[in-house]
Amino acid sequence: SPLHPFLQSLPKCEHHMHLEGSLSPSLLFTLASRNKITLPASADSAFTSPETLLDRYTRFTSLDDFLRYYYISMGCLIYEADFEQLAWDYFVRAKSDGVMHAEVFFDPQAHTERGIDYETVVNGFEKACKRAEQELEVTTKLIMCFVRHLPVEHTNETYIQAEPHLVSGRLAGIGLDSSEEGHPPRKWHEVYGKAKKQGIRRTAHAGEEGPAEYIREALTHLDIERIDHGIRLADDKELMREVAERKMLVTMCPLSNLKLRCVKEIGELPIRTFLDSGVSFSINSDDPAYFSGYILDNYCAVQEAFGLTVQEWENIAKASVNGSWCDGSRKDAIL
Ligand code: ES4
Ligand code: ZN
Repeated sequence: SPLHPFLQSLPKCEHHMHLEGSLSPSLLFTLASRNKITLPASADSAFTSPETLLDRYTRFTSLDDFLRYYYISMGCLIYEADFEQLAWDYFVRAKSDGVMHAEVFFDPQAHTERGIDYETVVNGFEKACKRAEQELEVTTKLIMCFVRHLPVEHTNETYIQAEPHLVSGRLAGIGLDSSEEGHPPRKWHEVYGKAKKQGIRRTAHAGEEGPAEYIREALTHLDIERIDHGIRLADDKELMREVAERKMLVTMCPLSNLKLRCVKEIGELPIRTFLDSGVSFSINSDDPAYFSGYILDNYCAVQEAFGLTVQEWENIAKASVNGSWCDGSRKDAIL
């Protein structure tokens, strides 16, 4: 697009990317060999080489199909240095895409469940965050997500483990991700209620594969402050008006939605509807190593499908800054 240099230089924030989702096939094979982990190539030939794996990533059939690769692959992350490298590589790339501030997700349960210490994960990610702030001048926040496919009791244990970090602000907030269908948000009511009482920021994936009703539930039962994906919001006009009125941010991930077949083409996403209805949204990469696109690729894909004006793009980037969980002085410095 002729707007590419403009879109790149726009000061922007990213709010919806999973650090584990930036694990590329090439880093995966490097870590597997360094950590002496055997990938399940005999059960699934996609794990034969980085090339065969990348090729498989062009044919995801659903969120769950993708999640299978996502959880197997993160099994190669063992040491603090592995987590640090993963996050650092992402921050370098984000910087070159014009990201000034990144709020990134991670899934502690996916690591503790396989015997990795919670502290190993957080310490590694935190080191990369500190380095990003010092060497790249990219500010960062870590958001811990609960995975919906594990029992709620597992979430409660994880919350207790993370509680001191959440209260001290070392972690910026909580989110909810993984398999959506059959896992209604209300199941996490208790832990979200506790977080709210403690003044902890809350977001959740809702309306990605699941219905608009799950967005409504996440608002009423979890009292979330942000909506991740939220593409089904356009199916419920009353709810959409409420979200617009409350100036809540919807964190959209266009290439993810396309690759996981939530939509047949980017043009199906409710971007125009959101712009016309005053719904604030940001554009994000979700799992850049799996959906062949970092944040700028997502901006460009939206531009190709919708042909937005320079003014509209400036407004979208501004909304991404204002919807961030950083303090006002940082927002002013970015804008
Ligand atoms: C995810 Cl695309 C997506 N949806 C839900 N949960 C996730 N975790 C990582 N990527
Ligand atoms: Zn996501």
